[in-house]
Amino acid sequence: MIEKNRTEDKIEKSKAEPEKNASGETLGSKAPWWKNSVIYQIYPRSFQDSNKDGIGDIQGIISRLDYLEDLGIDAVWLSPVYRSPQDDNGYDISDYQDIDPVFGTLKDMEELIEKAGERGIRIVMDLVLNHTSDEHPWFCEAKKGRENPFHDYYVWRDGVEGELPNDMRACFGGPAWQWEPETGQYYFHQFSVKQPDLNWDNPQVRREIYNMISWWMDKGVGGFRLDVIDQIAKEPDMGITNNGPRLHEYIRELSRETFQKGDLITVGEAWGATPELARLYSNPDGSEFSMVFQFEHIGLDQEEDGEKWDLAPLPFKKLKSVMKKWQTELHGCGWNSLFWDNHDLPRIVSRWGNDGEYRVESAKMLAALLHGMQGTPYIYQGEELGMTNVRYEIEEYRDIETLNMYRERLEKGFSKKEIMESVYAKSRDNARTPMQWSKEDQAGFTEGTAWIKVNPNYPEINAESQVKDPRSIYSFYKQLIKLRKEYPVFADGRFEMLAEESENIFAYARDDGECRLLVVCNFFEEPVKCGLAGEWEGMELLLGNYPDPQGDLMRPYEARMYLGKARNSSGHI
Ligand code: TEU
Ligand code: CA
Repeated sequence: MIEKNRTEDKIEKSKAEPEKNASGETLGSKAPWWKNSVIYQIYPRSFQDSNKDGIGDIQGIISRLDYLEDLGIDAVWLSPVYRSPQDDNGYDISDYQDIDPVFGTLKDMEELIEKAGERGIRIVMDLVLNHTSDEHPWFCEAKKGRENPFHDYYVWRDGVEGELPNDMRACFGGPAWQWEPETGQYYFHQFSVKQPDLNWDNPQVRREIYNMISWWMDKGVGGFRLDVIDQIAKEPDMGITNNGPRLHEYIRELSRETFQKGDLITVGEAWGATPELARLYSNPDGSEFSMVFQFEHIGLDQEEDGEKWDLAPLPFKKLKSVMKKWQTELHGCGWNSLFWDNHDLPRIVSRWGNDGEYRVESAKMLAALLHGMQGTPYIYQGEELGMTNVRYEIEEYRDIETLNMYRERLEKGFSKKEIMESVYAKSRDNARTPMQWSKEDQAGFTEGTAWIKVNPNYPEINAESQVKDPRSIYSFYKQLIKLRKEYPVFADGRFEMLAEESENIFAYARDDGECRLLVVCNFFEEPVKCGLAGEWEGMELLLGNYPDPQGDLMRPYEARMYLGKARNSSGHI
């Protein structure tokens, strides 16, 4: 394909040359490309509609490439656009090698890869390899009978004395086993009943998957995000879901057979990751992935041993220690991703910031706090605008997880009010309301009726007004992205926590032996003296969310970033 080469040309030029050390390992901030990159996540359903059906689509994304280029991001992670019955908004795939008609066609996808490439933006696809849709032809065959050649593509068990094989539960509620009358067996599903788990122990399944991935690589995609990858090696007979005994064997084979043949970014979603496991996933030798999504910070504001719906206040000092741990324990021997938001999580400004009076200040503070760290930052659509959570009537929610939980908890005797508080705080639909482009009807997302209600605050919070405002949250993100490209210390610097005992201040330094970056944030509304003036003496203020810094006093959600010379070059790197 001629177009593809053109795409690669453009990307080739935008890439820094890798630097190698004596033993041939890539080194420092010049390599590999994804260590200096910022990635933008698009949830296609909710990004931009182009044909008035109320559902975002690929042509809609193409029409917004100028916006993404202006923001300065390097790659887009696209949530699934494959053919799918949309039981879980595309995370239930019925054909990996086709595009769902609601999003467009394969041609549209090729056009997106090409046009994004012309702007130096790579397209990272979402690979859902743990399960397929129950409407995937493999499953349609598999359920025909035990002798069917596709039967063993999935995980089947006989009942035990007429009962379920065991008491494992699915993530979206209910048992993890579903009776299939045609085979007289149960199939295993870790998510919805329409998402049967694939059997990775079957080499034929793995081979099919590698062929499919290679096919996408030939189309010029820039990488892959691997959905719930730590759950592929499940052992249902032992009650094991994630981190099964053969997990890393499978991942290494997958990587060898596919990713390692290209120059890709790969990121594995691993809810069960510890720093130790993350060092395997993101081993600098390239044997697994580029990096992981780990969620330790994300699970903090829920009751211990509870579910995500069991709300608890954020333990601030715990957040600090978790961040510090990940910053420290992967330095030089692994690579992390940096994120507050994604399509499964509530909006960070509503969650740990303040979506009322200090929405702008707190959104910027949270951005500065994260983007000063080591790792590859991910921005979830609308985060750069400070989009907020919603409080809808239950009928207005669309997410299968939210709706199943609502029903389940009502049955268990929770009050409606209690359940709705959990929904307001944690429902995945908080992140899935349409992108707020302008103050036009439906926020400029669609000329039809949006598949899920638009957040009513769009006249106040929208891209159109922020793009042209140098003091907007959008412009602040844009500066952060630019700084990461300008100063290698963002990618390379060693992390050092400051004011560790403070109950209000989150402060740290990064030092790469040449430069020192200092990030000081007041995480709360109450003004506080930070006691760090000595730290920034002689440094230059790079960025802040108040126009007029007042010495040691940190106002509500104030954030500052300073840059100076390395303190003690001998002690670093
Ligand atoms: O999410 C993984 C996952 O474990 C989620 O179920 C998560 O626990 C939940 O969303 C938190 O509320 C991935 C995808 O990101 C998600 O959108 C899919 O629904 C899920 O896998 C199944 O493919
Ligand atoms: Ca559409």
